[in-house]
Amino acid sequence: MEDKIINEQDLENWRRTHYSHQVNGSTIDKLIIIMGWISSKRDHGNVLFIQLRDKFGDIQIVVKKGKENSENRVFDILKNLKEHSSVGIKGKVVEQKKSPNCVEVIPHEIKVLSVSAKSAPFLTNSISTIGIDTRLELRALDLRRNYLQNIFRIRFTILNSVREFLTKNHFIEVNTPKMISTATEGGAALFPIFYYDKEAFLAQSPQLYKEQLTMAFENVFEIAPIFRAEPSRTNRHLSEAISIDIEKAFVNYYDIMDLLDELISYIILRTKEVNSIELKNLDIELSEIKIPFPRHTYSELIDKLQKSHKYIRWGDDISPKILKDVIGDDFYYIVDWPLSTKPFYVKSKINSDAAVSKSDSPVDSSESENMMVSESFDLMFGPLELSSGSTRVNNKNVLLDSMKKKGLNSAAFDYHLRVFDYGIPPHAGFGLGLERLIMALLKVENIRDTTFYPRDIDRLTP
Ligand code: AMO
Repeated sequence: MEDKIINEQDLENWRRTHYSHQVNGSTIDKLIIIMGWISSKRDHGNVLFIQLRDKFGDIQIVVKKGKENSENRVFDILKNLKEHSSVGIKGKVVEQKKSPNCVEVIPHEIKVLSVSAKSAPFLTNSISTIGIDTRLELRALDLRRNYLQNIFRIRFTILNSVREFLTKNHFIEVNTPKMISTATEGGAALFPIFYYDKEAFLAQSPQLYKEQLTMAFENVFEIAPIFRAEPSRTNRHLSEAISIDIEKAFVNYYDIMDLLDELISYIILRTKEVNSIELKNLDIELSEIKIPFPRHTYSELIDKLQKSHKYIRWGDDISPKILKDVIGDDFYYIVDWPLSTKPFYVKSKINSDAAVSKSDSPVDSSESENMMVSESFDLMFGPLELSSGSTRVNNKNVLLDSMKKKGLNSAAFDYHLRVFDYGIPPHAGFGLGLERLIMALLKVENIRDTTFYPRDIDRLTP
């Protein structure tokens, strides 16, 4: 059957009088204007049942083929409009015990604001079996789906609760440059850009700037994109992710882990308070968490892992896959990582026992250096790394030495090093991946579904 051409109209003086959640028993018999998009449609021949969705939910519209011309105009239009089309409906509220809000709307007039020209590959209530790439190609439409609506409403609560918590704890929100001249996170690759006639990079993290800002503000945080040229295709890496970064003066990594424990606990508490409906829709029960989260040293874990994985050596990174063998699916820390695995700004742990306990024979100086431990932690959820943090080097000579050992050209960091001549306080902090946290809390399989427009090695649009 050929599609009937339906003309789109301007909004003109039509304005919504009620959102869906305001249409209830108290509006019975009132003439109202509602606006939204058609989320579903049931066609019973001479009767149509339409769900009109707005940002608060659905309202049922029932339209019968009538005797009057105006009624038939509304009927004909709604009969031919496809799901996802946007309309305004002027109509009367009537009681309907069987509908979810116990009312429905009988339309008198319709304004077609935007016609969905094609049948969409998914509807708002699709539990998608459609591949993620097809969905991402039409992301704005995909984001209308109930599943993602629930996730992104909770995401908003998480961000609000981070700001609430850190504000209460006397942090100030800062913004640092995203176009920068030097790398900070050794392992992660950079995106080069042209900056006028110079080479520059997209920031891998706000690391050096947030450290510097402890000089002026003591406690700072930033919620902003970080850019990582990740060559791999995994379900937990993005090329552009949102990092919740904090930095605090006059503390060390133990204090920062205490703070992170409390932050996670507050996020969970607020999400349960604000998003009980979304959590129910997602079938997620956020159970009570016990803080402090367990803290396992890197060396302890390596000892445990070596029992089943003989090839693992002290100093190796720990792959998420094998971690599953020794740890359950919950929050915990891995602390005191080998200094060699951490970036140059991470402080070494003085009086560390690790170098001694890991070697029976006397060690030469280069070997003992390789065995050095750092004041660092990763917060994990099962095999997923959520956050890294550490106490930072705050002595210029130590920092210079550390750069040298990592093969970095200290001259390129002059803009940073010169600050260390003026009494930068001892400080520590963490970076917490927002998307990873959402994955952990809401059991989302693919990190791409925790961000609006994911960027990865294969995707630069939409
Ligand atoms: P790190 O490099 O471990 O530490 O990053 C911190 C956290 O950011 C998240 N993350 C990512 N999420 C998605 N995709 C990625 N490609 C990606 N890369 C990182 C992770 C990770 O734990 N400057 C330090 C933090 C600090 O010490 O303050 C840093 O950037 O959840």
